Amino acid sequence: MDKVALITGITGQDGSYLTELLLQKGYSVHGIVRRSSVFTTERIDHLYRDRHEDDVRLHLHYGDLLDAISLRRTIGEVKPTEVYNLAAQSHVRTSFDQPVYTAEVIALGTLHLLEAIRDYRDTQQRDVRFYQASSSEMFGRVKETPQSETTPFYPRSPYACAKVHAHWQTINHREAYDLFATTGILFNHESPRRGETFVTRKITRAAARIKLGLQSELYLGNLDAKRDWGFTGDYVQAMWLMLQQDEPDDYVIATGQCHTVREFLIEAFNHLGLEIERYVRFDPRYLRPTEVDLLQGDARKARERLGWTPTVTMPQLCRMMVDADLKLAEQERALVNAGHCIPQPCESIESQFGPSIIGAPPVREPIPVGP
Ligand code: NAP
Ligand code: G4F
Repeated sequence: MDKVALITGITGQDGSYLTELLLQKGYSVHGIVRRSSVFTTERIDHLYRDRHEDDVRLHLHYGDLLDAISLRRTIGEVKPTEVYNLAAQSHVRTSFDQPVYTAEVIALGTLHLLEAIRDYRDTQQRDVRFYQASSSEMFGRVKETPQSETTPFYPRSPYACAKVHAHWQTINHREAYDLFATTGILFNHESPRRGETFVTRKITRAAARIKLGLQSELYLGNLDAKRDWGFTGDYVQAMWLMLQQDEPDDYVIATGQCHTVREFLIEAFNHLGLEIERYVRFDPRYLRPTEVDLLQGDARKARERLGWTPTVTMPQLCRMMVDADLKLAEQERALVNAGHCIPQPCESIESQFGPSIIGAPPVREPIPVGP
């Protein structure tokens, strides 16, 4: 049978890497895209071909996780053999500003999709495999370290609460309706295509811009948080492998190594020979009302059952991202030198949003960088 994948969140970081992988494997790939006043397809533009050409295997459809009818219609038209649910309001800090919207998209949106797939399977008698993008944020205030598939959840943000709902709803559909519904509990994964307001990309983008004189300061929040950072290219392989198994299940995907935000910052700035004390400042607006202090995954089950292993360490990942952002900054520098205006980086624009959850104005204290 032809392999046909439907991806929600195709315009996001993970969606773009997964689309590349599935096209390489010969799939037809369909993606659901939200209508916006500007096009949001930048991360997949290099994969898109005009529909009038031969052998076009990437197709986009307008839709939204909040629009159950559009999901049902698209599934009926596309007839997917695999559905990857990657769409989400995925920013933890933003989920404190928009808790209801975050819950609607992640929790109810996933339920809309599961119900649409169940009805499609039952009425059309076609098998569909479903992947849910669960998150290590669900472990929150961790009960044990490292965290595995059996570690209890203690979510610490509206985002994580919504992800717990979607996670258990997926398992319930598996058990109640015998749906092939699998969850991947993925720890933080990054790449040069990471959204610019997540801490790794914020750091690498700023380091490159500072190096080329396009920016003079970087404001950050809690540098002591520890994360288990891997490379997105490795993690989408795991998603695909999960849907190729005989039975649906739940898998933790992680490197097993954890580092502080401070260590990532030092790695990035050292790579470009920049002094942290000179450029980096603390701003309490980036603190969260409840923080996740430590995430470190135990991916033994994925290694043993899927044969999956990560290939990129945190220092390698950090340097890959800095190098990519340096190329981007060089293009920006050339435009500035030629007298053009360039857009502000997303992070700078976002810092204007308010009111802050803490209510404190930005401060300009030098950041303590000692280990
Ligand atoms: P991302 O870059 O923020 O991408 C999110 C995607 O969801 C974008 O394509 C976005 O579309 C789409 N989306 C948002 N709201 C939607 C809605 N209402 N209807 C349809 N599409 C919507 O996130 P990511 O890093 O690729 O992560 C992919 C998934 O994995 C997310 O569910 C995230 O929560 C989860 N996850 C990520 C990590 C990680 O470290 N990256 C770890 C664990 C779990 P626009 O382009 O229009 O915004
Ligand atoms: O990069 P972050 O925003 O990622 P976070 O909150 O860990 O969430 C990401 O990973 C989850 C998997 O565990 C995904 F489910 C989720 O969708 C997302 O992809 O923040 C990482 C750490 C936090 O402890 C934060 O407090 O960095 C700290 N941090 C310090 N200064 C900052 C900043 N985070 C951001 N975004 N911006 C800062 O200025």
